[in-house]
Amino acid sequence: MHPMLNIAVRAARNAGDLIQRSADNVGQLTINKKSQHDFVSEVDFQAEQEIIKVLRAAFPDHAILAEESGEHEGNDHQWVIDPLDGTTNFLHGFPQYAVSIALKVKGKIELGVVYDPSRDELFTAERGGGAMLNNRRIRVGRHASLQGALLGTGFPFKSDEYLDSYLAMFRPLCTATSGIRRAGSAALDLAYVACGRLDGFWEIGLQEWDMAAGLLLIQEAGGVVTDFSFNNKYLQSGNVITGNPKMHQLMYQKIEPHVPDKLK
Ligand code: 2AM
Ligand code: CA
Ligand code: CA
Ligand code: CA
Repeated sequence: MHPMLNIAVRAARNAGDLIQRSADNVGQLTINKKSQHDFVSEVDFQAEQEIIKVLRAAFPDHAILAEESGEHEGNDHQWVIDPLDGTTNFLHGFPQYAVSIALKVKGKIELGVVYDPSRDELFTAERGGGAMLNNRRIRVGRHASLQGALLGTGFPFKSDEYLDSYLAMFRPLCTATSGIRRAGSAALDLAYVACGRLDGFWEIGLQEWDMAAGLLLIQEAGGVVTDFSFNNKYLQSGNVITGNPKMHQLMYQKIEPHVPDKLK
């Protein structure tokens, strides 16, 4: 394993352990509201501090972009951190949440870790080195039609600005596939695409820390990722369509007619 990936795994496992220690006592946690439906708990902050502590000790010169504490300056290596992806689930005792850590070098994602502490599932990827689940190689699913496919998605929870567009995309995919799951942790959904549990995923307006690690997992597992213009500006826009090459194409055909100009 890449030595930097090793450190990122340690950071993710430490954070995951810390999260799990609070999982049975979520009722006692201090919870604040960041925006209408976006909550943050003391566990999010503690997990983030733990990750930053581990990374800073190993790589004092690297930059950091973390959900709860923002940007920390550094060199051309930047760690992109979501300490707890799926806080809403976590706070409800719904066991679908993860730690997500990615390394970008000169803007390109090179390493990714997604750790699910409630199932002890560790997803890792190195650019050019493949994707793994608990040290076993994973691949995207082989499904080549929407019929029989299981897709993941996220709802536009921040505002209703794109809700009608989203629902217009949802309808044809909902009728053409076996099912659509909205599990609530984008990072984990992407990891599930990488290992074939989901055949594809799409969402409007993700943040970089939700997707950086998961998207590398998918690419290293043989999948395709684009934005809503069949382009590679997904980290900037947060608009993502992903799946195996055929599934991606089939999803894109259903989604594209409903993409508003502002999201192109
Ligand atoms: P978070 O738990 O790290 O905040 C994409 O859907 C992401 O949006 C989720 O992975 C989740 O990341 C975040 N999010 C914030 N509030 C949400 C909400 N009320 N419902 C769903 N996702 C939410
Ligand atoms: Ca959040
Ligand atoms: Ca998140
Ligand atoms: Ca988070």
